[in-house]
Amino acid sequence: MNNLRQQFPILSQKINGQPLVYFDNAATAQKPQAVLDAINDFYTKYNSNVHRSFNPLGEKATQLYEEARQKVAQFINAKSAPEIIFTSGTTESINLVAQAWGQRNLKKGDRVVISIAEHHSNFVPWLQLKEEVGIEIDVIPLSNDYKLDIKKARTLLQQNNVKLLAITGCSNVLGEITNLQPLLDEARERGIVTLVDAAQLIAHEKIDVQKLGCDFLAFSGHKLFGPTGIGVLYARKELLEQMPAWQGGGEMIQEVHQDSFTVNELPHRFEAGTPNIAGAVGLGAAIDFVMENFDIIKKREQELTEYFLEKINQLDFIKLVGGQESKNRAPVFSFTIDGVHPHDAADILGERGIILRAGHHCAQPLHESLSLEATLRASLSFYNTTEEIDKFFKELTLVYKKFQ
Ligand code: 7TS
Repeated sequence: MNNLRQQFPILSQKINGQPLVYFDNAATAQKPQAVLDAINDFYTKYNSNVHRSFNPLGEKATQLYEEARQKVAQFINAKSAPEIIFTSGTTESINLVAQAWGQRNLKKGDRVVISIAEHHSNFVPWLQLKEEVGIEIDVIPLSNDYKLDIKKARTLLQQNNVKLLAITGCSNVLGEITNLQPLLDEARERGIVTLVDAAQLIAHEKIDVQKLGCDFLAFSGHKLFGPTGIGVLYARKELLEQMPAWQGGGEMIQEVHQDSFTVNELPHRFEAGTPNIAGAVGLGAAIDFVMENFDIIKKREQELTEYFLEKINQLDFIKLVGGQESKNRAPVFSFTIDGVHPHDAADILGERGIILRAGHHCAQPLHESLSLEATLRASLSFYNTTEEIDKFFKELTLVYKKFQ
């Protein structure tokens, strides 16, 4: 484990003379040396554009870019690489579905089912379609244990005119991992198209899109120890083939004439312009890292989750917003502190080298439903340690005392 942590150079730095305690992994995870090297190597040795430059550099860049696509396909067990579209991240992936698939397939009165635990990026694109097209949005609520209310979800899916279930695989606030399979099965039986927001899930669970049977799945490279600015939209080929091209420009076309154009084959039809080639290469290296170390990552996260829950429950001035079970949970913990605003706590702890996020974490509807304005969030990764958790709770207790 120490060996793995040492592969993340940023983690050994100090902030204001204090060792960095990075507890903001749900916002973005840190990058191992292998990812930094892959990006550096690409720009140092192979930088060239892809799918257009028929020279040794261009061919090498194209090969590396397409190998990264193959790695993603293998990682999530897609049937074929053309089902993988590179985007700038989860947000762009979901917007692509809303605009290319939604604009064509949804009409006034059609229903989209989402959950209250969605990040804004799986809320707003549907609210935009509500404004533009007149779709209806149904929101699956939480039950008392902070899990999605499956009974209510079933009832919502059984209504007429439900065309899409768009749901998170793991809440970035509650840390709850959604029991996706029954929901996806129910949707499929009813001919409802499904989209999984795997932005958080991807770093914590093995995903098999064929087993899940989802139609779309979105994630970002940067939460999976890869670079920012690169993400993925997985889409079943049958759906992609029926979708109109989204953004227009170079690379997405086969031919362009003064008054017409024809579109390129999959997946290039959905990748207009020069893509984030170095980002894709870096994501490929991140996937190699995760595949090699998945068992250790999973085991460490489980241990840290149990330890964190045990510690947080010993402090009666903190209220955890999320379930107490350590199973089916990512090490993402949001909470409130009696008498202390989350932003004040995050500021003070940040000065001491402990990096957290405070606010609504781009999940304002969830906070509103729980009558909360803001929470403080500690989101851990496998490279964090129990010593860091101890230090965090010690410092947090000092902050609490200061405000009493
Ligand atoms: N969906 C979920 C569940 C997320 O947690 C995030 C980002 C997104 C979508 C959007 O991902 P992006 O890479 O396109 O921005 N979540 C967070 C967070 O919790 N703190 O900062 C970003």
